[in-house]
Amino acid sequence: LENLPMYAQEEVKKHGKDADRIWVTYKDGVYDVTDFISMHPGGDKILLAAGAAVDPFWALYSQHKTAEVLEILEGYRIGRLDVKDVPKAEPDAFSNDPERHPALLVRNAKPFNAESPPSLLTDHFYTPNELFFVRNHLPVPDIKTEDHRLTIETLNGKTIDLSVDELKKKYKSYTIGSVIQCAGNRRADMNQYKKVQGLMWEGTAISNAEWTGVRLRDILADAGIDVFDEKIKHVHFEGCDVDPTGTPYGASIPMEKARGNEVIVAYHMNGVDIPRDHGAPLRVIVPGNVGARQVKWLRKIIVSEKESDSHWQQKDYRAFSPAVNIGDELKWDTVPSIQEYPVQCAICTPAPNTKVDRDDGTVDISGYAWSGGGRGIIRIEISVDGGETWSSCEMEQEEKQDKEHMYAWTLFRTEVKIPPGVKEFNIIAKAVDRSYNTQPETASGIWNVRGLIHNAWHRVPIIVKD
Ligand code: HEM
Ligand code: MTE
Ligand code: MO
Repeated sequence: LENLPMYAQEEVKKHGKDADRIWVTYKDGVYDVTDFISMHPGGDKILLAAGAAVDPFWALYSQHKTAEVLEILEGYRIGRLDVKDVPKAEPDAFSNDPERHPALLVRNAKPFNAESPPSLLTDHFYTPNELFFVRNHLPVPDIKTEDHRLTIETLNGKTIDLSVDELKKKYKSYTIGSVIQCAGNRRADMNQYKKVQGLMWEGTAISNAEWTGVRLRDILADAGIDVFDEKIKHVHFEGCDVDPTGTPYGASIPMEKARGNEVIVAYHMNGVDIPRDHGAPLRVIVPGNVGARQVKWLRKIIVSEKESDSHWQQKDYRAFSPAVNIGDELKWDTVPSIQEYPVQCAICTPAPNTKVDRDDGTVDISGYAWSGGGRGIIRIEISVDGGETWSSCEMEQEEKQDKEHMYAWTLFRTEVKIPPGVKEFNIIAKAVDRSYNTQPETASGIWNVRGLIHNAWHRVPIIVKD
């Protein structure tokens, strides 16, 4: 390291986004990252720092501050930055984030990403707000409800806007039980099968709540939008959380979904104002779709002929073929955005590697199952012999939702006999949905480089004490 050349900021600046070789700095290191750009899991955003320091960006995307990412970066080291040019420590952009419940399992502190504790998750059909998993990409906006405006933009650019009070008064309210599940749920499990990239969620980046709000189609109609206009193919949503360039978190859903009965702009979560982490004061709830489309801190709705241009719609939350590996160029426009979730099921208790007494004879099991598109769960089955034989579980479901429109989850409970003569065994769970879709046995055929929508049979290893 001592022998590497020293560069001034002036020199680094010549290697901006249009140069032959692209350099960045981090603290006092200078790096030529040209060969890494097409492999960057965060896409073109890396070019925001071309010819300059990544420090101010990583202050907001601190998932980079891990040994693994720093090791990748060190691989591209070409020199040291002149001491006079080293950036000062950034102010903490997350200092105004809300307080959180200590039982949440934090996977990344800034931005805040945390799972619900599996040992508590199946105790409540509707997850208490404090225990609801959190997936933030940026600092949490601090919005005064009285000042907040929701803008609706039509195809010809005409806009109307509403205060939260006006929205509540103008339109009929609806309440719906609906799951939010991150596309990265159970990524850690897929990573065990074969390494993937992304935040290492285990099995509880999912929760279920009762949401109250107004129908999206009522708002659209009021803004003069014909929801059956064939030119309108997608509805975009923008949040109030913006990145360093001022670009908000955003996503879109097809109009066909947007005009349905179930899509709402919500203001209550389990009967109280939506908490800050979950999108206060307004968020869109898209029952049956992946979490990423259910935009929090909603400030703008736009109807359009095309999907949202947002990074999270175009360059993330798309699952590639198992033929595409880490390091390959990711051709995002060759795969569609994830919308409806496939059938999912996981055991929450017992925890992996729990020790059970043979004398007890049985083990109590609890977990959840859910499928996208409103496809209710029709069966959940458990095996303790590697999938040779199965037994069915008792299911808890929301009575008012029929199996064709079941957006809340199914909780299950059962007990299994400890198999004779073994020192350890796996409890395996899998579910079947209303379309008779079920889950693959292993991750082999569904493995994808970003570790998304993993739904292979869930296996929990158990140790038997004699
Ligand atoms: C994700 C490396 C610069 C934005 C990642 C990941 C790696 C990485 C390894 C995957 C992390 C994971 O496993 O979750 C690098 C390197 C950089 C760089 C070596 C050096 C120049 C930047 C810059 C930005 C950025 C300047 C600007 C905002 C992102 C985003 C993600 C990401 C948005 C996706 C995070 C997510 O999935 O939520 N980067 N990055 N990166 N990076 Fe970078
Ligand atoms: N909306 C905004 N504005 N910003 C975000 O970072 N994250 C999305 C979605 N909506 C996000 C967002 C993702 S990826 C998920 S999984 C869900 O919110 C998580 O919702 P929750 O934090 O209420 O559990
Ligand atoms: Mo997500």
